[in-house]
Order: sequence, then structure tokens, then C-alpha cells
Amino acid sequence: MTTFSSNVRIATALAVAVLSAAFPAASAQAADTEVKIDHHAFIPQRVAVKAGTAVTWINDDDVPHTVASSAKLFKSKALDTGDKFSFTFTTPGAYQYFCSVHPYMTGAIVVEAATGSSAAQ
Ligand SMILES: [Cu+2]
Repeated sequence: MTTFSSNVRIATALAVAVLSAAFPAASAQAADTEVKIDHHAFIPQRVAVKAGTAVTWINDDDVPHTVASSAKLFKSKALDTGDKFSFTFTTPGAYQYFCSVHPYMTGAIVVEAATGSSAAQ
């Protein structure tokens, strides 16, 4: 039997899905961004975000990794499986980073200027 509350949950989920599809730019600005670390790679390898976005790296791999800015702007401790590291990017620009344990692991965060409307929020 379908209850009223499960119908409400389904309707809410549909509404959220429709709103997310209708306003992709708005949700990209509002939502902070995650980068997974798995199979000795940053996924996605290159991410574009708006200024003011917090990026969180999550180590889903089974060996420790770090997140180290090439310009020494930030550096995580060794992240064990399941550990996270966050950095908030406030200034537009391209930020290269790598894993200091495995320097062939590289990634980039491209920070775009926040729009006037989002700066007022
Ligand atoms: Cu690594």
C-alpha cells in the first residue's frame, strides 16, 4: 500500500530534480564541490567553480594521498581512506595541485568570478 507520506517524498524528490535541471547555474554556485581520489587519480581531474566555493577532496582509494597546491597555497595532511580535505577558493584563477606522495597525480581547480547577483547573497 502506498502511504501519503511516501507520495509526498516522491513528489518532493521530483520537484528537486526538476528545479535542479531548470537552474543548473544556480545550483552549481550554491553547492560546494567534491573531488574524489581513487585509483591514483583526482576525479574529476579539472573542476570549474565560482569564487567562494569550498572544494572538498575525499580519498576513496585504499592508499594515503595528499592534496598539495603547486603554488603552495594549500596542502593537506596524508589522507587515509575516507579522509577529507577542504579549501575555499575566493580568488579567480587556475589552481594546479598534485599528490605529494605520487607527484604524477595532478589536478586543477579553475575559479571563475562570482556573478554580481551571487556576490549579493
Ligand atoms: Cu597519492
